[in-house]
Amino acid sequence: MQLSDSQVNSFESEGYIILENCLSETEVEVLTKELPQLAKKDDLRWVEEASRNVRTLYIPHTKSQVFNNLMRLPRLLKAVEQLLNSQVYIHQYTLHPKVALTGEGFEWHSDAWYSRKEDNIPESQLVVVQVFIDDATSDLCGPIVFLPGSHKEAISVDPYYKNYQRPQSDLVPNNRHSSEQWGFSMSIEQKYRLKKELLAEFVDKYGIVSLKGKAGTVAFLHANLLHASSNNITPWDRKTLRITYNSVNNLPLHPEKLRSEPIVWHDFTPLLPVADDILLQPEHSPV
Ligand SMILES: O=C(O)CCC(=O)C(=O)O
Repeated sequence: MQLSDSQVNSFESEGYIILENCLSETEVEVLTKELPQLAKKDDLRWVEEASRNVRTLYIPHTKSQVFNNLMRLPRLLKAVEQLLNSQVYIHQYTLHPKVALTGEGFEWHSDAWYSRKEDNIPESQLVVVQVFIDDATSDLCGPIVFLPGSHKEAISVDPYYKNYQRPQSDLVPNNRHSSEQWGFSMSIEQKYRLKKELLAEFVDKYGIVSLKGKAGTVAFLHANLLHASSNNITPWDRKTLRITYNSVNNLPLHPEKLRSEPIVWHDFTPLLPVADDILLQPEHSPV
């Protein structure tokens, strides 16, 4: 799929694009039917402490050909390649079920803090593609909220980050997590935190957008966009997939120091597209 100039410009200035009905109802059904395939694997999930429900399921593309095909769907892949002006590979791929009544929120952060500081990926221009498997139309279901335009803020302390401007104290390391702890950067308490005063400044400057939409909506988010989400207090699950693509021209400087799999994926092979109607084809061979 070719994005229009105005969509590309909007991504550059605001840090996001939302495409309603990007996946058809039938395609969403195909994804939904495939979910039990992912739930079989105990080792690829992060469980919420209170409810014991799944918070994050990792690397669905290794468990299911359907989810593998999804990340190569031209509607997603070609659009990301256009935004990044290069071939891309998968950096992260997760499912967030945000279960009805219990699903817990995420503190304010930008994904690029982690790709820069933890994975030594030099530039922040990764693209996160968020695929809605359920409707997320209520403010009470814990939709992602973000500050449009905040992707241009250089908050990072990463010495490789060429636009570095702000002092280290902008990000507060959360000492309760050791870097060895599995899943630390996906846990409810983020390893890095924005100071309340700075967040207030950014909210005043950019305002808050709530990322809501029907199942089948797809959003393209700049990895440096400040975002968060609250708990889901509705009686409906809010399942979304997050597929993070990185440019093959922006590889980690020290691949051996990447966060471990399955938190991030270590295969930098450029993705090849599949047929755009592949989710509707009857047979999906196993991965
Ligand atoms: O799914 C959510 O509610 C938030 C996910 C998120 O912020 C993240 O994975 O970085």
